[in-house]
Amino acid sequence: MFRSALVRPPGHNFADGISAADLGAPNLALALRQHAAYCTALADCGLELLRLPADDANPDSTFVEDTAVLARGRALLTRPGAESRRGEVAAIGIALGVQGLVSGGIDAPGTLDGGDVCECEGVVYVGLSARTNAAGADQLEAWLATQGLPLRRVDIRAIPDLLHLKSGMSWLGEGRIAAVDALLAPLAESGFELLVVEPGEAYGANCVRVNDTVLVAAGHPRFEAQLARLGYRTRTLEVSEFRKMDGGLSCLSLRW
Ligand code: CIR
Repeated sequence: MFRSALVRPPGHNFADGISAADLGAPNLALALRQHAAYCTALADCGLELLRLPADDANPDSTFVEDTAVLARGRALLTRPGAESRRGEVAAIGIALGVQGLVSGGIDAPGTLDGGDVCECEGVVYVGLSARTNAAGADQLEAWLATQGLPLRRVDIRAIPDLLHLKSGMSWLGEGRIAAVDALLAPLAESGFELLVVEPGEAYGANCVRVNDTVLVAAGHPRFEAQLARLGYRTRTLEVSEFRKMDGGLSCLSLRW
């Protein structure tokens, strides 16, 4: 069960963030409306929201998930792989510190983005990616070990179109993971049931299980139907403006 989430709306220079999506510039007014709807959905799932003000100095700062890893009520502050994002971490550290959650951080030369970390029922997966390096994964492993959580590595560096591990997989609960084609082989021995997200709906794989609901990005009807058939309650959210900046549902919050 999650009880809380940290969120931060996009700032005025949101369009200056990193993006390889080639989907055009985001519309800030629409992004703010989509962010507000996302926050409402989290609150409807029973979460108390810790809302940080927009941070105009850091264009990617709405993607708070990348700045920390939360597990078993503790937070590890990350060192994002993109240098332009490192300035986001201090404010998150203060906010989570006030909550008494912070118990570690990633040091150079390690890099780690929270979007590369996926906890699945007592096992944690980390993506080795353009953002997360081996030293970052090793430090994460040591931190998780103090909480009795094992780490499994998945190398996604050669997989096209996956910025982060969670761009292509999500924990669904009930022993199940949603995953895109390219991750089926690396997860084959995971012991989890894999729900295959078909190639035409790959962006939908970045969904978020929040208590009794799975938040799903709009525009993935076949994936949603699969979830509904399995008995999941789903809630569809528009995230078009975040997608333009290579972000998705999971990256818009830190949950604990
Ligand atoms: C970036 O490239 O870092 C941002 N524009 C998007 C980050 C998305 N984060 C995530 O998927 N966890």
